[in-house]
Formats: sequence, C-alpha cells, structure tokens
Amino acid sequence: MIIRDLIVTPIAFRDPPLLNASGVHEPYALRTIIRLVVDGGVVGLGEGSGGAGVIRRLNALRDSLVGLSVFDLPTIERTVRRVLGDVEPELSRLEQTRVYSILDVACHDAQGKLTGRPVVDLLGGAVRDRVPYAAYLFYKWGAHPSADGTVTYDEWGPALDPEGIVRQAQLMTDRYGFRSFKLKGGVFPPAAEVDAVRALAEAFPGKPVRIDPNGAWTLETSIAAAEHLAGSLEYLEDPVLGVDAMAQVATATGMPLATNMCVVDFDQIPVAVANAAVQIILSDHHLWGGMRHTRDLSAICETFGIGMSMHSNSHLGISLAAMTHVAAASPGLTHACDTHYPWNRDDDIILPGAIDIVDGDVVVPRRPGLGVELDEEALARQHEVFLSSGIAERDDTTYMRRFEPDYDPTLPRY
Ligand code: GKR
Ligand code: MG
Repeated sequence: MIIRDLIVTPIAFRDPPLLNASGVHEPYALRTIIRLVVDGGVVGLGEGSGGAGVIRRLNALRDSLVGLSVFDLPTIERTVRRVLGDVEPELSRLEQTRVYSILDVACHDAQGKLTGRPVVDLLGGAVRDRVPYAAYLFYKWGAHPSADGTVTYDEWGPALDPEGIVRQAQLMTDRYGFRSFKLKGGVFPPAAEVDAVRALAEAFPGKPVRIDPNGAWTLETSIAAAEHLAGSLEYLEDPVLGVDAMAQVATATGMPLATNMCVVDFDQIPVAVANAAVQIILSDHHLWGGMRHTRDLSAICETFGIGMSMHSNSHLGISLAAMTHVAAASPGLTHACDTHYPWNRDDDIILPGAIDIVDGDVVVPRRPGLGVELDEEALARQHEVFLSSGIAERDDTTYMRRFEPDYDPTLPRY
C-alpha cells in the first residue's frame, strides 16, 4: 500500500470551438493523467486539470509522496500543502487543492484495487447505481478556423441561435438519451439566450433546462432574465459574480440559483447560507479536494437544505468514472451532473474505449477501484498530441482574439 512512484503525463485531445463568456475553446483541451505506483504492481489512476502549473507541482511533490500509504489521505493532503507552500509560497489554497484532488482520485483507485472494492464502496456505499448527467449544450462555431481559410465542419455543426441549440440538444439526446439540458450562456445578448432556453423548453417538454452565463450578466439583467424565465428553468447558474449579487437576484426573483463560481471552498459556505445566495452548489471533486471531501460537501448541502449538482470542465473517462463514483456515494445530489464528455470522448485513453452514457445515465462501475483501465497506447498518442499542440495553459480569450482582435472578456458584459 506504499507509494513507490508517481508518473505524471500531460495529454491533449481534440476540442470543438465551444463559446463561453471568456472566449472560445482552443482546438485541443489539456488534462493531466497520473499513475501512482504502489506495492505489488498496483497502479492508481488520476485525471485532473492540465497546464504547465499543475504538471510542475505534481512533479515537485513526487519525492515527498514516495513512502506514504495510499490509505493515509490526511497525511498526503498535509504533505501537498506543506511542499507546495514551500516551493510556491504565493500559490493559493484553491490551487493546492486542485493538485491534491488528482492524487486523491489515484489513491482511491489504488485503495479499491488493493481491497477488491469499487471506489463507491470506499466512500460509504452507493445510494444510486446509475448517475444522471445533463446534456451540456454550447453555442459553437461549425469548425475551428483553419490557417488557409478552408472550413471542415465538425460532426456537431454550428449552433449560433435557438434553432442551432435545439438541433444540438436533439443530437445529444439521440446519441445519449439525456433527460435534462444545460446551456452555456454569457455569449450572446441575454434576450437571445432567453429565447434559446424557451425554445429548448418547448422542444423538450418536461425535460429540465438550466443556463449558465458565468457571471456575464449585470444584476438588473439577471433579475429581468430570471423573471422572463420563471417556469422554464430548473435553475439559473452564476448569472452574476459574487455572493452579494447572487443573494440579491435570489431574493428579488425567487429563482433557484446554482454556483461553481462564488462558493468553491468550504469556508465560503457559511456566508452563502446566511444570505440565501445559492440554492444549489455545484460540486466537483477536481476542485473541492477529491472524492472524500466532495462526499463531505454532500452532507453539508443536506444539512442546510441546499441542492447539489456537479460542475465539469473538458475531461476524459478517468474523470467521468471518478465523478460517477462520488455522485453515486452522495445522498445530497439532487440534480443531474454536468459533463463535457460527449465533446471529447472520441480521444479517450481508457480500454475498451469511451464510457457509455445510456438514457442520460452512467452506470456506476462495480469493478475494483474506479473500474477503468488505462490504454497505454492511447495515453502515449495523446501525450504526443500535447507535445505538438504548443498549448501550455488553457486560454480561451487569447484564442478568441486571433479572430476578434478587440474581444473584451471583462464581466459583466450585458
Ligand atoms: O467549458 O467553457 C467551458 C465552461 O465554461 C467551463 O470552463 C466552466 O468551468 O463548465 C463550467 C461552468 O459550469 O462554469
Ligand atoms: Mg458554471
């Protein structure tokens, strides 16, 4: 059970030109894959944010982790904070947590393999045997612009108006059976996005819809939009920036508000609760300190009568498996989880291939650990893609400025 090695592999995979409040996704998304080698040839897998910072930090931790037990998560977490605090004193606690979270997943995977139990059992047991996900809809271009001006549409095509969004939702539903929708907003003037939500609600009666402008709206715009959308929305996610403004929108409109922006750590929960600023917290084990702490978040949400859903970023199957285990072990999960998986699954690095989403659900794996096996060849292939991508950190704004040099990411925008 002792950690003997930590192997860190940066990868990149194809990503469509998805639009958001800070620009547009680059042609490749970055992730970091880790292999935690423990005694007896057991290897724990972890996946988390990509980028030069995370890679450097994980490599800096290697020597201090070797010799620790994969079952001793508190010591591993303390070690991460101590070592990163020494080598990068300016690094925020949240950034430290992001690094620890990847290790936490790999430890859980190793623990499961060592004990012959699926991770969900190590987290206290499954309260559900399948986890519902929402179709994550994006405004998008039909293709990444090419240097020579030729356009080859990706398989999804463009989505720049309500018709395009409904078409995309239909495609997602046909392929994966999703039973609810999330629209990434903050891209076009709010009236257009309100129309897209209404079009979804009309096209898919009875299927919940949510929209997430990532703080692109002013207080006044948010209140007006919430009033227009009363009855059409499951919840409104981060219409404004900050707990105070969220509390004002919630109080003025009675619309349930969700966040992955103003409550992202445990010490931010009390003020949000005191001000009734958020009705749903979007968990994310990559950001909340791994799987055990995300399970803790579920208990806190239940205590305060707050709903829980799950945030996502571009990711592959190790993350989807981890998300599914932790969601299955969280009694407080009240809403379908977000996932970017349909956008990126074709480049997955697990065997025998991408994880199935059927009727909008992922079945909780019952094999030991996370229940996914690494495809070493695919990992090597996506590592090569990373090396040739020339991308060091995600930067949607700079990429957008190649096509719109005056693009201004300042929020709120509308
Ligand atoms: O992938 O463009 C995106 C999303 O905007 C992502 O970066 C957000 O973190 O999905 C996320 C959210 O819910 O805010
Ligand atoms: Mg969000």
